[in-house]
Amino acid sequence: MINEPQIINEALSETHEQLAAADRPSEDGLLEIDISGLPAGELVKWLEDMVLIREFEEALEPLTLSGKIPGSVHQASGQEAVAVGVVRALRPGDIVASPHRPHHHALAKGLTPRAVMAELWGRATGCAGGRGGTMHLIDFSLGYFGSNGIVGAALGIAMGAALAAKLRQNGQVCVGFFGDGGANTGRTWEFVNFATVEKLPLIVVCENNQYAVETWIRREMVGGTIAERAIGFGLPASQVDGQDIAAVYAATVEARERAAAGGGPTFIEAVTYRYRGHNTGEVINYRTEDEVEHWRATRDPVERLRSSLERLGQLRPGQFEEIVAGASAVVQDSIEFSESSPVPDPATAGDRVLVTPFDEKGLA
Ligand SMILES: Cc1ncc(C[n+]2csc(CCOP(=O)(O)OP(=O)(O)O)c2C)c(N)n1
Ligand SMILES: [Mg+2]
Repeated sequence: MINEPQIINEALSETHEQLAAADRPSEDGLLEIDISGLPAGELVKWLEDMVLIREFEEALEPLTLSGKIPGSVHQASGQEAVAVGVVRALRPGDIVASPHRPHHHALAKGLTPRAVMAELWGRATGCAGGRGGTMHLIDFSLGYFGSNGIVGAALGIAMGAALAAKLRQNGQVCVGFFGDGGANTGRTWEFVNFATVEKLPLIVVCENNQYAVETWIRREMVGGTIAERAIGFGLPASQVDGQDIAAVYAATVEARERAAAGGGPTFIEAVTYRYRGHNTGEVINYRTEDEVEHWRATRDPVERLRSSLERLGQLRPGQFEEIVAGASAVVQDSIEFSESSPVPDPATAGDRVLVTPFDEKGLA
């Protein structure tokens, strides 16, 4: 224990580049994944889901920089296997809640590109009627309990839904996503603790993309993995390769079975990587292009599934290009749909605003 401050100081005295070079995977070339345990007939659809997410996210930067989408958004290019791998392991009635980087979860959960895109544009046809934008996506009918700008809060929403599911005994399992930065906020661990004590049907998914805004994970925590922290709360916890859809899916299937059987929550730390900045328009000066390219070349989640399917003859030559073209057309359609959609009627500004009776001396 006495050495700890010294170790931290040593780490801080090194540059990010030195640390990242020592830390990054040393392999060259795309790493293979084993898809033999996955439902073969569905895998092309999974690939289509991932490609759609990639195309959707990649379209957003120019739209925000030109002001067509107000403000900026958080893209999840590179993190597709976490969203699709988790959601594909769920049942349709299960619940998902997202943090501020949510589009991949929402699309995987079944929200249409039109509904999400129009919401980003602030249009009345968006999934929240254009009132919320990127950090207030929602569709209760699809079990999507929303995105949320408060770091760590989505896990609490999922935990509350899991408590309701347990009390109602309706068999629903709930997933709360958060990031590595969210793993350093206290509320996250309060939710994990409560869910474990109460044996709630919750799957806790930490999307460790290794950065919280511009802070690299080795500067936000030292020693051990995030999953190892979770073990101290008494729930099963493991770290998986978040760029391997088979690994994410298998971990989530196991977690869902445990939750549905009354065994309580499971913690999954999915190690992943975001290719774009923290938000659109960000100047990235905290990591090297070389680092980004290394992740793309060795672990791109779309390419890894594609190459496995091609190797096994489940994807014919040219089919991947067709999938990309199809996804690109769907995203383009969602942009045109948003552009031609009306903004919400100002007269409806007070709709859906909850007003509770209040008297000046206290609660009514
Ligand atoms: C409670 C709270 N503190 C700070 C912020 C500002 N903030 C927004 S995103 C973010 C970093 C989140 O990093 P991580 O959890 O790793 O998610 P990622 O952005 O990598 O997906 C911070 C600090 C916030 N939104 N909420
Ligand atoms: Mg992060």
